[in-house]
Amino acid sequence: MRLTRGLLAALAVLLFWPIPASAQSTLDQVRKRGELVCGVDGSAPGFSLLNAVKEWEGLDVELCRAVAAAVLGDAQKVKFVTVTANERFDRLAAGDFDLLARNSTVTLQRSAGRKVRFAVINFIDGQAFVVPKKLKVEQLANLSGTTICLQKGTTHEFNLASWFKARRLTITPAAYDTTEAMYNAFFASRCSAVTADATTLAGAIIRSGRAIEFMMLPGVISKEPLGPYVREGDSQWLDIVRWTHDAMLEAEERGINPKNIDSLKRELGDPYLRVLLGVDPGNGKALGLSENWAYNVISQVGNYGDIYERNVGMGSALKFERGVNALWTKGGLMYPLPLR
Ligand SMILES: N[C@@H](CCC(=O)N[C@@H](CS)C(=O)NCC(=O)O)C(=O)O
Repeated sequence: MRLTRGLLAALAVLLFWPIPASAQSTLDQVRKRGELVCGVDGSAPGFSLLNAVKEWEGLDVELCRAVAAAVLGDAQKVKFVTVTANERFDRLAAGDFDLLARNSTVTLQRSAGRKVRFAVINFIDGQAFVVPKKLKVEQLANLSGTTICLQKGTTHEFNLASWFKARRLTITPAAYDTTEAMYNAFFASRCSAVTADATTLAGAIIRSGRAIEFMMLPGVISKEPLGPYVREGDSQWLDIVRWTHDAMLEAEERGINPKNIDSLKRELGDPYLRVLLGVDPGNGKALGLSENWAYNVISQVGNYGDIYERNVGMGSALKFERGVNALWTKGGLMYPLPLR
């Protein structure tokens, strides 16, 4: 009898216990809010930057817009929140944003056993070094014995120590909390070199307006596969982010872009494309989205090739070749998984 009463009391508590926001799926929260909240760097040219006309631009920004198009049917419904390298994973885990798209390298220990998971790789980078030309340093090994500026909480601290130690060379790292502080120190000659991901490093030097004084040393010392992270335990949300990126890659592979998508959709015979663009149902239902999700992504944001070119490629100030970021059909590593 006592046991039954205890059970009833427990049941009552469970029934009337308010459901905390975190117990809701990320998809439900985003839908309820009518807006996607994305955690970004905010000062990374090519990835996430508030430009001169106060518009967000960059590869990571466009990934956020694509997810908003997939989930809410509107690529504009995104709020961007800036976050430092050091705090990014904890703030994602704490629910400060739905998605972290902050030029974040995927490593085993950032994902396995942590409260966050990477969803997909959207850019492959590597750690590079920039030096003042007047120092006449020509290769990485010549940096031995110098001080090198970097940002706290990045993969660069470990890579730097590892590369120089493996060659029995010594360097002194000078680690800064923010990107701005790191570049200020470098421009004030408080270190001989600055190190970061090659793409954002090139972008920052160009933006400084002093590119003529500096040079990037040849070679990179690490693999920096960058990608968005989501909270652990919400596989539906992880799937949405992953397949949104893959839909943009698939669009590139199939030559689909915002200009031709409507005429293509009107006369679709190919069963694969019918499923991809939601003429035939299946993908949307599996993800918990409308069947139009990939159509909305491609028509409102575009395909990966276009996004690459305007943010980091030939249509941008950075002018990075596609290299390993080319599609697998063109000798690169970008390989969309079957969207069906
Ligand atoms: N991919 C690296 C580095 C990410 C990062 O925070 N990079 C900073 C600088 S080291 C950045 O890109 N800031 C913008 C810039 O360099 O302009 C990681 O995930 O740890």
